[in-house]
Amino acid sequence: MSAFTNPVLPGLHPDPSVCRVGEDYYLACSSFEYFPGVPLFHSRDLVHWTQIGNALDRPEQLRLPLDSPSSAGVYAPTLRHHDGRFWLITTNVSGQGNLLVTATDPAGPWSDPIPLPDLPGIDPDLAWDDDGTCWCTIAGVAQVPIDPHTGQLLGTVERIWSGGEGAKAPEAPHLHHIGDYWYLLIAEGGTERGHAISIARASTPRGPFEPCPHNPILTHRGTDHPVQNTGHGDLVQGPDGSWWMVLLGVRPGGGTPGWHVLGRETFLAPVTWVDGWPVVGEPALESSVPWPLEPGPVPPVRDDFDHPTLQPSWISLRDRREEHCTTTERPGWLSLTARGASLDDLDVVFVGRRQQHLSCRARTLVDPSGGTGGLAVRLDEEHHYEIEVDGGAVRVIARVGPLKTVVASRSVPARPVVLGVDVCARKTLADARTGPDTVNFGIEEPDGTFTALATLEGRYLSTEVAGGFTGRVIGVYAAEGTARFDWFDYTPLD
Ligand code: 6LW
Repeated sequence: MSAFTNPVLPGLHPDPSVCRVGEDYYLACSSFEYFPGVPLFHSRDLVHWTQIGNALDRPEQLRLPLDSPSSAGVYAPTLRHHDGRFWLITTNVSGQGNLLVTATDPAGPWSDPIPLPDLPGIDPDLAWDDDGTCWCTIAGVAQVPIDPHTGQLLGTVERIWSGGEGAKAPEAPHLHHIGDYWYLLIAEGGTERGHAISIARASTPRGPFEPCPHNPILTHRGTDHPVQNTGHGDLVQGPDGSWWMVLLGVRPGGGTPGWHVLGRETFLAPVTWVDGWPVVGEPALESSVPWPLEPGPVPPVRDDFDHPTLQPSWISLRDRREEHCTTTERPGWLSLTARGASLDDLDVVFVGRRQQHLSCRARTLVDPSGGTGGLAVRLDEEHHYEIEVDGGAVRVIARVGPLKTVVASRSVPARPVVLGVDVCARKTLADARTGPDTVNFGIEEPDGTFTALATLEGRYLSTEVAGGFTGRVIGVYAAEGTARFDWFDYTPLD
C-alpha cells in the first residue's frame, strides 16, 4: 500500500470529472468567473496531478461578460474519451449556456465551442451507447440523445430519476456502463453540509432506473468528519483495475461548524462492489492506494514571468486582454494596466493562483512607478484583503461585505518594493474558536527582513461567510495606471 494525502487536488478544484485512456488519467474542474476556464490535469496514479492546460483558454471559446457575478461563469464539466478524441461538455451560466469542446490532445488546442442552445439546465454529462448514440444527461435528472458534432438534440428531454433520497438539488449526473448495468451517479442535498452521492442502475442508458437500496452511498452530513460537503463524484478504475471515486469536499477549520477558505477541493476515495452496487470508502485526509507511488512533481516557488504567456495555473478575472495583462511589454515582468479601480469592481484587472495550502506565503516585487497595484487574497468582490502600493505609500485594505477600511499604512521610498502575505492556519482548538486562520500582510525591508503591517481574521474570507462556489485566490492587481510585477513567489507552509 502507498500512502497519500487527500485532497489530491487542493484549493478551488470542485466538480471533478475524470477519464482514463490507457495508463493515463485526465481530470477537469469548474472555473466560475475566472479565465481561462476548466483547468485540466494529467496523472498516472490518480494521486499526483499536473496541470496540462485549460480547456477554454481563448476568448473565442469563453465569454465571461464584465458584469457577470462571482460564482457564475463555468460550472461542472464532464470529460470523456471516445472514438479517439476527448470530449468536454460544460455550462457557462453567464451567457453561453451549455457547450461542448473536443481535442485529440487534452493539453490542447481544444476546438471552438459547439453550442447546445436547446439543452436546458446545468451539469451536462456524455455517455455513448454501444450503437453510437450519445446520451446527454443533465441536472434534474433528465436526459436526451444528442449529436455531439453539432450540439443538436435528437429527441425530447426526459426526466429519468429524481434522486435517491428526495433531497434537494439532484444534480451532477454521470452515466457509466459497467458490466451489465448503466449506473447513474448523482449528487443531491446541495453542495453545502447536506451534500451526498446517490446511485441508480438500469439495463439501458435511458432506464428505467432502480435506486441503490443503500442511498446515499456517500455523505458526511451530520458528522464531525474533517472533510465535509462531500459530493459531486465521478468513477474511474485505478491502474490495478480497482474502482475509485473522485469527488469534491471541503476542509472547514476553526471550531464548529467551521469555515472553509480554500473552496471545494478534489478528493480520492476507494470503491468496492457488493451485489452490483458501489460501496464508497472514506475520502480520508490520510489514505492509501494499492499501487506504487512515485513522488509527485514539486512546483517551483517562483514565477519570474519570463515566458510570453502565463503558466496555466494563473487565472484572471473574467477576461485576459493583452492591453491589460502582458509579460512582453517589459520582458520578464507581468504588467497589469488598470480598468476597474479596485477589487470591489467586476472589471478589475487581477491575475492570481488558487490558495492551495491551509498555511502559505506569497511575495511579489512590484514596481509602482507606472501606477498603483498590489497583492490580494480574494474570495469575491465583497470579500478580499490586499496590500497596495501607490508611489510613496503602502496600505493594507480589508473589504468584508458592505464594510471597507484601510487597516494599516506606511510610507516607503518610491521604488520597487516586495509586498507579502502569510496565511497562517490556527493549529489548536482554543485558537480556532475565532476562525480557521489569520491573513498577515507586510513588506520586505531593504535588508531582507519582513515587517508585518496588519493581521486580519481569515474567516471573513471563507465560503461560510461569503457564500458562493469558489475559494480563495491569491494574486496581483492594478488599481490605477500600470503596475509591474517582476516575480511572484508562493510557498506552501502546511
Ligand atoms: C455545480 C453543481 C454543484 O454545477 O455545484 O457541487 C455547482 N455541485 O453540480 C457549481 O459548482
